[in-house]
Amino acid sequence: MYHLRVLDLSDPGRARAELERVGADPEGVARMTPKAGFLAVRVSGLKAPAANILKQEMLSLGGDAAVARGVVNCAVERSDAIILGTRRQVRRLVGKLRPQPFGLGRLADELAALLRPGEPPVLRWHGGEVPLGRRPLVMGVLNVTPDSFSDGGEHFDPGAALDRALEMVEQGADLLDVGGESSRPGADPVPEEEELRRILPVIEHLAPRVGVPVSVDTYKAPVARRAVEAGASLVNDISGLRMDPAMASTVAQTGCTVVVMHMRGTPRTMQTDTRYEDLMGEIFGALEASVESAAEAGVPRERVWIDPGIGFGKSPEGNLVILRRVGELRSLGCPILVGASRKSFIGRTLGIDDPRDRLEGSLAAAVLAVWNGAHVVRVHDVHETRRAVDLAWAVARAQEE
Ligand code: HH2
Repeated sequence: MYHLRVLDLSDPGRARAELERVGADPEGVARMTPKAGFLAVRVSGLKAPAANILKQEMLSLGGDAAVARGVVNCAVERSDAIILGTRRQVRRLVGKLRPQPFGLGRLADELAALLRPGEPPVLRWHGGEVPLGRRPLVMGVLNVTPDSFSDGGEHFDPGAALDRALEMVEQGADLLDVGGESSRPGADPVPEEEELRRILPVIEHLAPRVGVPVSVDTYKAPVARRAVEAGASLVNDISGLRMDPAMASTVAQTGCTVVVMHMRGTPRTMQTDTRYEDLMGEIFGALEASVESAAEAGVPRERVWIDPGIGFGKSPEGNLVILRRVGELRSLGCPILVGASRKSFIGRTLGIDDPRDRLEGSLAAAVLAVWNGAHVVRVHDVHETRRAVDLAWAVARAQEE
């Protein structure tokens, strides 16, 4: 018996440890570690000759690249591709592509950037710095609305809102998200004046007292500006800077951090069509466009967080797929926020109508989001989520003694 066992060495640290365990030469460990991690990198819109060269180069390196069938005889003008190879092969591909024509030099630069580990992200706010990636961050939801789907009407009064905010901080919330307009499917928009009337007294009251950054959940630029003036440190825009053309420049001017979320259409229309040709591809493309419009307005990438928008124009099955594949969004290089708490896909999957009865499903979703790469989870049940995601994090980072 040779006791065959398939190892999971996708993490370079774990690969190194296992190679050392077989007693490999230290030189060999360094050489083999990048061979242990397999990558599948999707590339969009290559010119046909470029796709041809890419495939040939990957084959010569011992890997491969999937391209459209018409590429070989240039029957198509452009093709997407999936590069298939070890981390080491893809790294060597970069050198091979750099001097080539047809836009491959630029592809080499983008691949090199993808392979380079980025700086660990940090949230800077007037109270200091909050590092992301050292442990999962928990964002507590504070809805100052009469009609939110799971906690509407509970925190309308600034005093009650402060009590709940302090309770969530006590329970381990790293951030608080204050919203004055429900975005549940079919919800009607709230006029700007009414939204301000709901949230401003609460933010003014909370921000100096809670000791954690406060975010404002709004897609309206004037509301965002007033909220930041009142003490908010983040703007959480469910429309990904799409619904108010002034939002990107407002964020740039205020110097705050922005969460750009993916949503199809508006809360009124988003559930009318939840079919996608390529769900993760569409979310990735839309978030990339949001990050670019932030950059064009002068918001640096380290101040942009991305969010796939669970429940916003997605089918119940689609939301499950997002939870499993959320790590693909890491290629955008921004912190990832996921908000699955108490949402209807949990009710549909588990057969539970009352949103307040969806705790276990919400915890499972938060754990999966963190396990698959989310930096921040937006939740109603802070106490329970803090414990659940901290355990998931401990498992993800556990090392043998
Ligand atoms: N979900 C809701 C609201 N805002 N923001 C981000 N970034 N991500 C989310 O998933 C998200 C969000 C909906 O949840 P909730 O605030 O509890 O309900 P309502 O919109 O009915 O107030």
